[in-house]
Amino acid sequence: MEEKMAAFRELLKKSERVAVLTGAGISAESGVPTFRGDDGLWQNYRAMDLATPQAFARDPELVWQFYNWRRDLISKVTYNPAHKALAELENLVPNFTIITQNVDGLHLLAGSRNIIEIHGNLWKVRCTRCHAITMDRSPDLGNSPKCRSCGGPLRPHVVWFGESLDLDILQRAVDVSRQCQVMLVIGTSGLVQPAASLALEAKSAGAVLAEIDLGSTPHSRFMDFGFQGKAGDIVPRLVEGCA
Ligand code: BV8
Ligand code: ZN
Repeated sequence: MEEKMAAFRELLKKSERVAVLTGAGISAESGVPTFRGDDGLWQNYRAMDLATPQAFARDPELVWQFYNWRRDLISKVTYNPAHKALAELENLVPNFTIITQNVDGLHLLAGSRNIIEIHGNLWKVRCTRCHAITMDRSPDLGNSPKCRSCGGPLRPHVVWFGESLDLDILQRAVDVSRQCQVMLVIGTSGLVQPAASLALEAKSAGAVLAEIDLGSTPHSRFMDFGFQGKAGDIVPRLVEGCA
């Protein structure tokens, strides 16, 4: 692994444009449950059933219970060495962008600046009537929070399954993926679309891809570099040699 790491570091050092695609796996060591792991949100909390517009229309209070539970959990955790290393790498690379599927806000907390949150942010709420978007870091918003300006029902400002992503945000992520020379793909099972296709966009545009994951994923066969292990261990080792 060390030889591969040294080769990848040399490539990173020479690169002007680097993109990173992150998924739940980068926050796992912070204590945030992933979606498909043993403690996964999909297995144990039916996230697939709750994170949908239909569920919210049917039972908004239940959906808010799910999101308040996640807000409370994430309000008690912080970024880990993998998030921190990416914030450091951003200072070493002229053109650096993180495209994250995560809604936990931990990249921002770790000091990263150029972040595209393609699935939204758990700390933002959106009014379903006047569409105002506000940041609110209180862990528990109650089961039917209302908009301060128009009294309309609030929803989490995240992209649910079956909902289209914000097309401007998605276009930015596609452009970054097509223009980067190197893409690190960290802690994502590569199952959710259209996020998963960003790695292939980068690959088809000629980028060198490196995957960091506990195991192999459906993306592994496209990767030029594969580093198996914990993100909190591998990412800092890749970055510290770049300074
Ligand atoms: C869309 C925000 C179309 C919400 C999320 C059938 C029915 C309905 C929809 C579909 C369907 N088939 C396909 C679809 C499309 C669907 C989709 O892709 N479904 C999948 C499940 C098949 N996609 C959508 O619905 C998207 N929208 O397609 O719209 C459209 C177009 C026009 C008009 C209308 C509609 C929207 C998808 C966004 C959903 N929102 N999040 C919330 O969080 O509450 S997705 C959510 O799940 C995450 O954001 C993330 O994207 C995804 C989970 O994936 P990962 O991040 O990869 O996490 P996972 O647990 O799977 O993997 C973790 C990885 O980390 C593993 O590989 C593991 O090994 C590794 N790991 C673990 N620990 C570590 C580690 N690695 C390193 N170190 C560690 N320590
Ligand atoms: Zn409103």
